[in-house]
Amino acid sequence: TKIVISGTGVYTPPNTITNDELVDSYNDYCNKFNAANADAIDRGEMTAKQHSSTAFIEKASGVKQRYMMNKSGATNPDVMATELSDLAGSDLSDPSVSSQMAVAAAKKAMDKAGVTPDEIDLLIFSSSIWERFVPSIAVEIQRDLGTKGYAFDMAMGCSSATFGMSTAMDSMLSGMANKALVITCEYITPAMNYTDRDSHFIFGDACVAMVLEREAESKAPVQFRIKTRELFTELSYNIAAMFGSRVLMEPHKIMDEDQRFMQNGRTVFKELLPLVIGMVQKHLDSNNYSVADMRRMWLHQANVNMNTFAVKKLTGTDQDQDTAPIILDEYANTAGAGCMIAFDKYHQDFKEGELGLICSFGASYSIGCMIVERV
Ligand code: CO8
Repeated sequence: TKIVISGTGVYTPPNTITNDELVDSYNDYCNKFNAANADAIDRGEMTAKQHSSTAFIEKASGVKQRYMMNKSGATNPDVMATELSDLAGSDLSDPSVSSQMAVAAAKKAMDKAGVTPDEIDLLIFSSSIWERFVPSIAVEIQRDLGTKGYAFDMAMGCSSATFGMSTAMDSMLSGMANKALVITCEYITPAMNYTDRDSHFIFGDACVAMVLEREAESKAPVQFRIKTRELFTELSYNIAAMFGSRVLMEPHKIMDEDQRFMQNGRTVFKELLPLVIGMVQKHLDSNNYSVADMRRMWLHQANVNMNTFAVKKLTGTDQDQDTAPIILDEYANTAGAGCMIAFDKYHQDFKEGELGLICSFGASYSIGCMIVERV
């Protein structure tokens, strides 16, 4: 049985936030912090906070802007944390913001695939961060969309979409499910620490959805057969967000900033890239392909320098939008969604028989590779 990606869809949040806007609020916050703690700073008991800058952000990350469900908190120096989206209802039982983002992305993906919700019998919500743990967000989306069968949540940081699609394939190949919807909804800015100069610019919110079908059954005009897949994990605490049930038991120990995203970006860069390059090369070799056989690579979107480095190492040529498209300049890092947002926006020009490589990498560490062929 061959499985195809028969439709993808992206939900882009309504609010754009530029580097200048973020830097202005961060620098205002910083000035207030330094003024409020001037005596302690003078006595050498505290370190003065340093300004952030748009030039640094663009050079170090390639991010020019990002989308957010709500930008009021991150742009307010007295708040410096994401506030509730306008989509959030007044009761906890109102549809979650994630479900509304997911429904919008899923409808686009299903339209492209030409399938209706009642044909979907597996829905996986696979994301780095969840708005809540119970009840399951996936089951809520199942209700809101009207899909059948079963639904569940799973998480694998930056590899949530690739691990999610692979898990869906396993269920389809075992006969448990027939048509699957995998949704990677990164409503991730609530987990950011906007008072942290090293990471306040990195992430944006977005949601991507993928329809997976059996090739023999799909009527979609554009299909990509998943030819190979490989997953890899190796533990690292260099990317972390410690929120979870332990916070309820040790509220005095797990402080607000520990619960939010933190990373040792330099170390991640140094440790993860060799793993990614080695795995991609090995994956191509063991499937009797060379990198030259790949018309395009849809890579994880964390940092432009990471992607240009990986492309140069793998292909010997410079990165360009045709070989390895970048979407993080517009969307910033969207965790698990990034590689599939790149896929959604850059696949229409593929001709029958052309091959491409999807590769996610990041938190945990995790890496997910897939070779796909335009059918
Ligand atoms: N403005 C001005 N200067 C700054 C700023 C700033 N905002 N921030 C840092 N600096 C300064 C530093 O203080 C440092 O100064 P000095 O040299 O005097 O010490 C200097 O700039 C250089 O700092 P760095 O060495 O830290 O800068 P880098 O060039 O390494 O860039 C990056 C920092 C952008 C973080 C970069 O290292 C990077 O992106 N690395 C890759 C990280 C990565 O890919 N991580 C994976 C991301 S995780 C993910 O994709 C999904 C996570 C999902 C889990 C989420 C759970 C909630």
